[in-house]
Amino acid sequence: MTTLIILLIVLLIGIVAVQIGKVTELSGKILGEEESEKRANNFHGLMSLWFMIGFLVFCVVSTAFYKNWMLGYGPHKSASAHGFELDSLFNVTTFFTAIVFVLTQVALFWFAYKYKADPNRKSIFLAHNNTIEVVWTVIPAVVMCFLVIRGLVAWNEVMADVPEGEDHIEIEAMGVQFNWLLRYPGPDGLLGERYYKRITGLNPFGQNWNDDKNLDDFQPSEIVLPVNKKVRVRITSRDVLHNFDLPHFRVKMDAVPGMPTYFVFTPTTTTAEYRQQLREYDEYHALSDPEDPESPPLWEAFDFELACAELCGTGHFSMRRIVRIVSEEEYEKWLTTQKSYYMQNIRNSDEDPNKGKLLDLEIRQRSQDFSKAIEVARTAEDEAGKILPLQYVKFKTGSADLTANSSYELDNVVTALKKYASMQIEVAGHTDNVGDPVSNKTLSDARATAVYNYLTTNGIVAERITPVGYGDTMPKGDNATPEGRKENRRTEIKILSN
Ligand SMILES: [Cu+2]
Repeated sequence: MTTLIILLIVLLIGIVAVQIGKVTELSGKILGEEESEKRANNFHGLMSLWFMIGFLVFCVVSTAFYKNWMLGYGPHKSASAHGFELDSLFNVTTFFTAIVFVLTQVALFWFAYKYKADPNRKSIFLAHNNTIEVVWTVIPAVVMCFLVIRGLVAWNEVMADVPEGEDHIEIEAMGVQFNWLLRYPGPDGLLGERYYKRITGLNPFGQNWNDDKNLDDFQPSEIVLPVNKKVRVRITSRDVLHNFDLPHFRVKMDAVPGMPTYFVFTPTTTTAEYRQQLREYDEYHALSDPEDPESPPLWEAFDFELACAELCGTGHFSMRRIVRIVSEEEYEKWLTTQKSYYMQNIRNSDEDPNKGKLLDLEIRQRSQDFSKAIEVARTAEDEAGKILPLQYVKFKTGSADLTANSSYELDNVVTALKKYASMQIEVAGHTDNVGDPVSNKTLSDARATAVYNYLTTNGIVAERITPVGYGDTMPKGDNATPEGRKENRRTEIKILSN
């Protein structure tokens, strides 16, 4: 349908053009060749002048009309520290180019009008004029020098790397057709080593899991940053050219495969503050979704965004991530909700070089968790509260042989018993109900004794520990299900006295 209409319009325009041509030819015959040409020239000259006026007015009016939607004007002041300098550079350049623009447009159309064909006028022959040449060489050269020098000074300031030892946050963004992958350093504040040859479906950045710095790195779905803190973004690409663009922060840098780039900036406005800025302008009170009368106004729906500013393929438009700038406290809170990518996705998978081994950080974490749990159990009022499951103490199937990793948890028990020198405990062994009750009882006895032996050989006085095997008599879970049976095969300690 649309194509048909367009075709009809083109056809109509063609017919009109032919008709106008015919009319002109006809009037030429009536008026005589010369007079008709003079009239036509006059008409076209005047029309050019009107076109010029209309065009310049259109430029000024549209600029004024859309001012509050443009970066650098109205509510869109820079949200980063260096952005003001770039905006000012932009304005100065616009000032000079606007002058040149208006002068050349006026000259173009005015000359076309003034020097329209006139049989009585003879052109002058001007081969050379030093004054004119000097003027139009020197003026642009001086203006260009001024712009370039200011630009260079700004470039050096904006592109400066973080000075050694200065406090900052470093994150990484990797462009991929068609997505931005994001990486944060985790609690250690350091991004781990990576190499493109390590990239797999499970390891999008190609991180080296033997590098401890990688183990706490996390990969969030949005960029969250605290206000007024310097950020350094490592920018890379995995396939084609992309461009890391944070328009509201005047941050823009190519992401080039095989060539790491970076950008350093300091956000100075939080998302909430920016929304309030927008709220002051009527334009931003319109519905964010014109189709949905329930949708929030534009100012409220606003979010900073990361875009790709390089046309990188068919899905280019979808390379968008939300950027949230928050207070320092909110940022810290958000950090605590982010989980290590390694722990969530790699740990104990086939790609994990530490599969089956305990990591130092896990040992530390378990030890902290245990000492907290024992504190709680010691102050518990009820019997159940005094029981502490030793969830990492494991035995080989059907035997009382402790697995190698069990010693870490048992060492935590030893530490606790040494810390609370008069504390007495019961070590309880439990099984599921598979097999006959008598042998289950024997097995649970043997397992409790194995723990007892470990503790006593590690310097705990035997009288403080009572090993008991309960067999399958005290199930915690449902023995009818595999999960329930797993829950029932367990070792616990119970605090008998503090
Ligand atoms: Cu892209």
